[in-house]
Amino acid sequence: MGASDQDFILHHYDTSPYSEKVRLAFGIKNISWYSVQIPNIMPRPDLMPLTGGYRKTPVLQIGADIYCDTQIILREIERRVPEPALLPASVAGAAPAMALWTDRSFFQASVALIFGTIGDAVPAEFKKDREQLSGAPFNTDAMKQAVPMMKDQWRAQAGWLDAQLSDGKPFLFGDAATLADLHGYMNIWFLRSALPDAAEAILSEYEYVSSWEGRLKSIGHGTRTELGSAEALTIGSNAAPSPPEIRDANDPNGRVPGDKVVVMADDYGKDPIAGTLVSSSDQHITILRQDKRAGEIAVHFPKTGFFIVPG
Ligand SMILES: N[C@@H](CCC(=O)N[C@@H](CS)C(=O)NCC(=O)O)C(=O)O
Repeated sequence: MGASDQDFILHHYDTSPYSEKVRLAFGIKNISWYSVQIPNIMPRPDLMPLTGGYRKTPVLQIGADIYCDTQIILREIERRVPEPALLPASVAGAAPAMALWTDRSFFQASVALIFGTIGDAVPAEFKKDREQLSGAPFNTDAMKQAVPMMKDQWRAQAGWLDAQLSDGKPFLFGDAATLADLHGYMNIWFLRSALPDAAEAILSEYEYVSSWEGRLKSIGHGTRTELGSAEALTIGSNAAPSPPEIRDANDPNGRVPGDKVVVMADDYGKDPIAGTLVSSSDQHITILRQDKRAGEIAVHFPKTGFFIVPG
């Protein structure tokens, strides 16, 4: 049986640390999902019709609903498969907020440490792609010089995870893994995969992190089946999105369903995605857009990390 418009389809690549959060969420919830492997650089011609131009990785597709950014991807997985809960009430605010630490300062320390170390071996096309992504030069020399500083920054942040685990509980907030563990794990997984020796040199100090890492790794990724990008696009174009119209009565900007808007990331990969607002809340915005290949698509974004302007 092939993939249907009810299945989780993750567009990702294996070395992507943000994607690892989602793969691990599938593992925790023991979900069967479809994997579309995308290149780690642009172009991605079968994916852009679905996202409307959003180019970061990963992207979650369910039929003609497209979820951009791991914040909203993980929230949607939790909504559709509530058990075991990634967001129990005890972490309902703290765990999502943690992403703004792990995905920004901790992640930037990982990136600088990794590319400062292996920068000379990075292919020119990758550097060019990441220059387009960030709008700044991919300056290997500057990154190399920053490595000692980044080791300090990275170690201090790994040390917070160790401190949080130091009373011996198996996961960051108790006996079960939550969204907080996914966020915390991402950078440990990233450094461990990209620079095993450097990771070991820092992490050997942190026994709680090391055993917690082993527990998370052993959970696995659920059941993964590969799918082609063209097939995923066909599933999207044959499906109809059905986001309920939700008006955010407290929107401080007075937006209402039907407004034309443009959504873009506020940090890097700021490509604008234009559409018609159909649903929003304090935490999310969903826009509808038409694409000549994908048909009508609903694209969902979180509020934090994105700017919304009139279209
Ligand atoms: N805030 C985004 C960040 C995603 C992100 O930066 N992903 C990296 C790869 S792990 C990326 O998009 N790199 C450029 C690319 O893949 O085009 C999220 O939570 O999903």
